[in-house]
Amino acid sequence: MSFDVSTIKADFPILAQQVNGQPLVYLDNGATTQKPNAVIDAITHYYRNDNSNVHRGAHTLSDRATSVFEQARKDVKGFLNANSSDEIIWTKGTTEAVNLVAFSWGLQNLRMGDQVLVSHMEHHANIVPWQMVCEKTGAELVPMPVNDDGDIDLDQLNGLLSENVKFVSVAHVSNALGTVNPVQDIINLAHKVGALVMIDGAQAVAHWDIDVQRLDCDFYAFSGHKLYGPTGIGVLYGKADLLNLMTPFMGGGEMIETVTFEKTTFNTLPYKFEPGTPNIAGAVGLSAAINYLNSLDREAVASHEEDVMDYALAKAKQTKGLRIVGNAKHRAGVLSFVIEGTHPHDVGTLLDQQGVAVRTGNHCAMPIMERMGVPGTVRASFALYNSREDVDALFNAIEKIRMFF
Ligand code: 7TS
Repeated sequence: MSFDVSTIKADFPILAQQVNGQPLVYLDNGATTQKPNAVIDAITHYYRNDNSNVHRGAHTLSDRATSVFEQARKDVKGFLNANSSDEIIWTKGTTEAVNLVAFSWGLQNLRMGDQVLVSHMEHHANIVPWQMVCEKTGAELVPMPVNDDGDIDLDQLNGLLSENVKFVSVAHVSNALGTVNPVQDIINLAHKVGALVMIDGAQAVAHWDIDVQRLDCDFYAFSGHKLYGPTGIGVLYGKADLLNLMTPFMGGGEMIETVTFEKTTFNTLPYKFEPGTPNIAGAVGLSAAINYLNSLDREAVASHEEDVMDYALAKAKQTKGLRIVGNAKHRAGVLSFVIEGTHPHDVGTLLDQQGVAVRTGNHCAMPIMERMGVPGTVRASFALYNSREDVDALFNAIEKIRMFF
């Protein structure tokens, strides 16, 4: 199978529009990706034909809704190569998945003197929940240092690892710098001291296949909306033996086995962590996104994305006054930069006037912005439908705004 970016682009109806009189060039995929027809149609089909609540109805629509919902879980299991569908917990997104592990595993297991390691380049979603739980338990949150290029130094990490470290939580790919972290090495090193490891895959899953069994991570989280699926649906993968030992952090319907005023016993996996009516249409949409990706040659997609990234980097290096923030050895999907004498927000607004959508600011990653000595950056983030022409449009737009500074 080959890869033709214009055919792919045609699968995403939102991209065929003009913004401020210019063809839309959407380079804000780190924030959220656009949705292919396959996803939009699957959600519409679900609401037109199958909508009902799951796991409770004695009627046909409820059976159908349950069946598509549980099929979606199986699709995610296949996508991550988990050992069992019981290890796939639906959440609202990566943020809820991290909170679930921090408040459920963390409150149960962390004590005074324990340490939780997160990298200096984490999104706030992978810092704040741990900080909240550390404050409650007396454990210490320790940042893993990142060098000036935006890479984690494994020797320094090794120096931090001791038997006091009970948990390591790290991004697979940094949303602020694009660094692809050496998660396999981090998992192996952390396991040597007996720490559990969670990988925040929010920025990784869209770019390549994930195999949680090969990685041997204890938890893996991602959001559907960064994988061409809908917002409001995400996944926590966890090893079944760990999830079984964890007490749920949210209570309600569905997650129970029996309830009396004296005591509640909990349901089995995965339902134990899924109180209340879930985002059924979201799961259906996410499953359609996974099937869409699986219908493509993912290796061809990955090499196309690398080509666009390399092309953007080369152009950035040739652009006068532009400083790339983060020069990691291995990066994916994200080009963060500042332009001398300009404020990132002004650059963002002027690019938008030319139809180019980027994100500006601290990208919910204030610690790494401070570490890199910038208040914020302009971030162009790429998806499979972006092309070299989109990169040209970005840099042509940057050239045109020079006169304003
Ligand atoms: N972790 C990483 C690495 C992220 O990039 C994000 C979202 C999250 C966690 C949180 O994901 P959510 O779906 O639960 O919100 N990152 C971004 C971004 O870079 N711009 O907007 C959202």
